Order: sequence, then structure tokens, then C-alpha cells
Amino acid sequence: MKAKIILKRFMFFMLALSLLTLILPEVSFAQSNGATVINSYGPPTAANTWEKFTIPLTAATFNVDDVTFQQVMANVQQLRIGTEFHNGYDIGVVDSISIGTRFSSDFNSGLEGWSASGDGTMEWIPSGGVSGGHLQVSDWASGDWHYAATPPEWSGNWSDLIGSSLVFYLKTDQPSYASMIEITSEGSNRLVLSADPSIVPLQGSSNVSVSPSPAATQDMAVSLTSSDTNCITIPSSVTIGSGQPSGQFIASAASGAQTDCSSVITASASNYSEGRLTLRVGYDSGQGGLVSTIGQFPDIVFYALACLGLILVGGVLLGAGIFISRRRNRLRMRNTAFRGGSCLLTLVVIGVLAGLVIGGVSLIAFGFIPGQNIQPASAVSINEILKTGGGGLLLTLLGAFLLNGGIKAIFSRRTIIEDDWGRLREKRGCSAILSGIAQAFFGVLLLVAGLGMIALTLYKQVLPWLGF
Ligand SMILES: [Ca+2]
Ligand SMILES: [Ca+2]
Repeated sequence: MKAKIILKRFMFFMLALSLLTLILPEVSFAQSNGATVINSYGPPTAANTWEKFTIPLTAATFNVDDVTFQQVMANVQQLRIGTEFHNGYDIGVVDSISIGTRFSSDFNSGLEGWSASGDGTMEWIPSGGVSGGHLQVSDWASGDWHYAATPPEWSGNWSDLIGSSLVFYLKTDQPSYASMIEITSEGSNRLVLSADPSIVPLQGSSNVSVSPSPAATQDMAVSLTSSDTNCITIPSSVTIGSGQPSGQFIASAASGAQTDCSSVITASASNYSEGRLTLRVGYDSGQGGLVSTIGQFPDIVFYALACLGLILVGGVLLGAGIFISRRRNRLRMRNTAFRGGSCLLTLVVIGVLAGLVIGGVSLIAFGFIPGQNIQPASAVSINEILKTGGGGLLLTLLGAFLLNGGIKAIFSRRTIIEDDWGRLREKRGCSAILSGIAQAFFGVLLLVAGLGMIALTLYKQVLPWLGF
């Protein structure tokens, strides 16, 4: 009898509980000021390949009833395109986004108000898109997913867009799993960062604006950080006056900043989610003339040209050496023992190369070549000095011996070579001169590399160590 009563009470309790779970979601839906609809999409079929996605803006696509979808579309706060497709570090890039015929972004001149959301940081990339520029979102911290979020100005009534499509091109380096498109009518307090110019000029600065969405109703303090102050420096905070649409601050390339370094600028304020923007230092913005021409060459091209110049100088010196040796040795060629010419020419070549290489590195170190500089090492280490300086010295010595041997072979038209079986053989005449030239060429290459390493060690490590 007693057991029957307990069972009855238990059933009543369970009924109440299930009624409650049915009602609760309705209650919470009524309390929150909107809803979020989600569509799963992707991943792209191949890594690092642009793929076009077309997402119909319909209740069916987002797997909700018509009423819910209409409610969300009538008051869109933001649309987020998921750019994360992998558990570890991954990068998503997006280009040519359109929503119906009402909104579109081609990112050919900047981020156009788009911002990173979740744990991403956004960067504007000026080329390599489906056409021209595009946006890039990369993992900044672990935890949340990362997204590209629509500009706050796009918020509003999207009812006319029901039935049209969201179209965009996307590429990821790690297509491991699906991501999502999310449309929400819930308020999202966020800080949107934008920079003008989008790439900070070397030795220059960009104007950065931070826009709170929604706008602040009272004076608002925004804290700012730069993830790499050796690259980009910013003030520690900016205050946005009440009712102001945005606050402005200057992001400057640090004095020793290298071309192509980047830093993540983070803006945070209470009750707003963090805004993040990756800023990169570009080439010199100098107006016309030599400065901008040199500045636009990537470093590798500049160094390749410098090396080519040095090799040409070496070649001319060798040619002169051959010419002189032919005249001088014409008479004493026949019965000369294998001892070659003097090492005077070798010393002259080493001297000229040392002058050119160390002089060139010094010009860069003292800032005479625009767009190029040598940064002193952040921490001087004896280990590093011994490694690069000693390595440079070894290469220089090896180069000197090779060069000397090569020049001697050219002078005497004789050289001793070792064949594949380890037998020593003497080469004479033209073939001796040819192998001499090859030997001297490699000698010059090693000398240039060795002297360059010594000079760089001097400017990067030894001088800062001595306190200059
Ligand atoms: Ca990831
Ligand atoms: Ca584009």
C-alpha cells in the first residue's frame, strides 16, 4: 500500500519535471532578445584551394521553422562565416562575399568593416585572392572557433533577403572538419578594429580606429596591446567619448622593425568581446625616386643582385689575372716546376672582396641603404659569436686556399687533381686553366659568404656586446 503511494508521488514528480523541461526552453527563448540559427558547411574538398560556397538563406537550410527564421532575419545583428576547420593551428581565407544583391565585399582595398570573431585574428592580404585582396583569419588562442563577422553597418532587417543566397569563396590549409554559418538576432557587443593604411609603412605609421558596436553610452576606456612591440608600437589605451562612433590611435612601425614583421593588436573593454587585428609592416612608403624603387624589391632580390655584382667583380679580376699571367709566364712556362705564381693576386682579390662585403654590410648597418637594416641581436651570446664568427672565419680561410690554388693553376697552366679512384693526376694547359677558374670561382663564393658572416656577427653581436 505504502509502496503504491510512493510510486504515485514519483510518477507525479516525473510528470511535473517533464512538463518543466518542455516549458523551460520557451521561457529562456522569450527572455533572450533573439535567436541564433546555424548551418553546417564544408570543409573544402582540398587544402589550399579556393572553393565557392553558396548557402541559400532559407529556414530549411538552417534547419529551423519558418517563424524562427523570419524572426532572426527581421533583426540580424551579425552573420559569421566559420573559418576554422581543424583542431590545431589553422588559417582560413575568404574573398568575394555577397548576400543576395544587397551586400558585397571584394576586399580589394581593405577589410571593409569585417572583423575576426571567436579566437581568431584577422589580417588584410593585398593579393592572392580570387581577385586581388582578401581577408585572412588565423587561430590566435585555443578554445573557441574562429570566424569572419559581417560589418556592424550590415545589421538590420534582412527579411527581403530570405530566399536569396550567401555566396563566398573560401580556402583553408587544414580541411579536417565542417565549420558553420551563423546568423544571429542576439545583441553582440564587439569592438571592430580597422587600419588606414591597412599595411603599416616601414618607418611610418597607420591610423587605427576602434569602433564599439553598439556605440558607447558613456565614456569608454579601451585597453590596447601589441603582441610584438619590436614590430609595431601602440598606446596602452584609448578613450572613446560617449556617443562617439569610434576612437582613434596611431600604430607605428617600431624603430628597428623589419619589413614583413607582424603584430596582433588587441582591443578590450568591459562588456565587449575583444577586437583583434593583425597588422603587418610593409615596404617604405617614400614618394617616388630611388627610395621607393629600392624599397619595393624584396630582400632576397636585393641580396641576389648584390651577390651577382660581387661575382662579376671577381670574374673581371680573374680575367685580368689570366691575361697578366699569360704574358708574364709565356717565357718561363716550359720548364717551370709546379709551384705556380705568387700569392699576391690572391691577397689583392681577398682585400677587394673584404672591402666590398664589409663595406656593403656597413652601408646597410649605418642605414645608408633605404629599406634595409641590420638589427642588433636582442640577446648577445658568446655561443652565437663563436658559431657564426668562427664559421665565417673557417669559410673565409677555405675560400682563400681555394682561390689561391685556382689562381696558381691558371698562372702555371698546371694542376693536380684526384680522380674517382683516388689517383693523383696532373692536368695541363686549357683544362688546368678551366679547373683553376672553377676552383677560384668557388673560392670567391666561400670568401663572400665567410666575410659576410664575419661582418654580420660584428654588427649584430660584437658591437652591441662592446656597448655600441
Ligand atoms: Ca584550429
Ligand atoms: Ca578580392
